[in-house]
Amino acid sequence: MYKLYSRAGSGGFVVEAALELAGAPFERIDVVKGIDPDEQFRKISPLGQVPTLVLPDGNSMTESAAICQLIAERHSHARLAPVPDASGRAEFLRWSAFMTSVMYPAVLRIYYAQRYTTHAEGAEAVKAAAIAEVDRGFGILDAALETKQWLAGEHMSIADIYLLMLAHWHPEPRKAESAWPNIARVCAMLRDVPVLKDLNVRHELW
Ligand SMILES: N[C@@H](CCC(=O)N[C@@H](CS)C(=O)NCC(=O)O)C(=O)O
Repeated sequence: MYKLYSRAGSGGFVVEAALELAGAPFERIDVVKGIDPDEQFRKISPLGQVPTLVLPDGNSMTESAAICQLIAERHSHARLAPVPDASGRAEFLRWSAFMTSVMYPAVLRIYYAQRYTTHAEGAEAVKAAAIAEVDRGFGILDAALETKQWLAGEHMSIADIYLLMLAHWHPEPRKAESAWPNIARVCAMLRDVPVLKDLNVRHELW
C-alpha cells in the first residue's frame, strides 16, 4: 500500500487524484504546516514539503509531477498519461515539466514571497513579479489548449488535473473565466468529475 504525506489545498491534491483514479489504495497522513507528523517525514522530505509518497516497497519520493508520472506508469490501466509511443506523450511530458518547473515555483513565490528576498521590504515586489510570471504561464497553457480538448492527446490526463490545481491556486481564482477561456473550459469539465469533486470537499480548491 502507498502512504502519502499531504495537506488540504496543497500539491497533494493532484497525487491523491492520481491514486484515486488508479484505484490504488493509500494511507494519507496529514502534515500540518511547520509540524513534522512523524520522525520518518523529515528524512524522506528534506525540505519538509508535501506531497511525499512512500511506495509499497518502502522507497519514497517527493516532487508532484514525478510522483504523478510514476503512478501513471505503474497503473497504466487508468490511462492517466499517454503511453510512451502515443502521439500525445511529448505534450504530456512537456506540459507536466512546464507546470512543475515554471508554474508551481512561481506560485510558491506568491505565497512564500518572503523566502525569495533578503530585503525586509522586498516581499511585495517578489509577489507582484510572481503573479505576472504565473499569468504569463497561464497564457501559454491557454494557447496550447486553443485547438484541443485536453493538454495531451485525446483523453484527459493527470496533466489536466495538475492544471486544474494550479488554476485554483491563482490569487484571483476566477481569473481563468475572463482571461484564459480554454483553461476555464478544462477546469469546468474537471470540477464535475466525481473523484475530483469528492477530493475537493477536503482540499477546498473551488
Ligand atoms: N517541487 C515540489 C514543491 C512542493 C511544495 O512546495 N509543497 C508545498 C505545499 S503546496 C509545501 O509543502 N510547502 C511547505 C514549505 O515549503 O515549507 C513538488 O512539486 O512537489
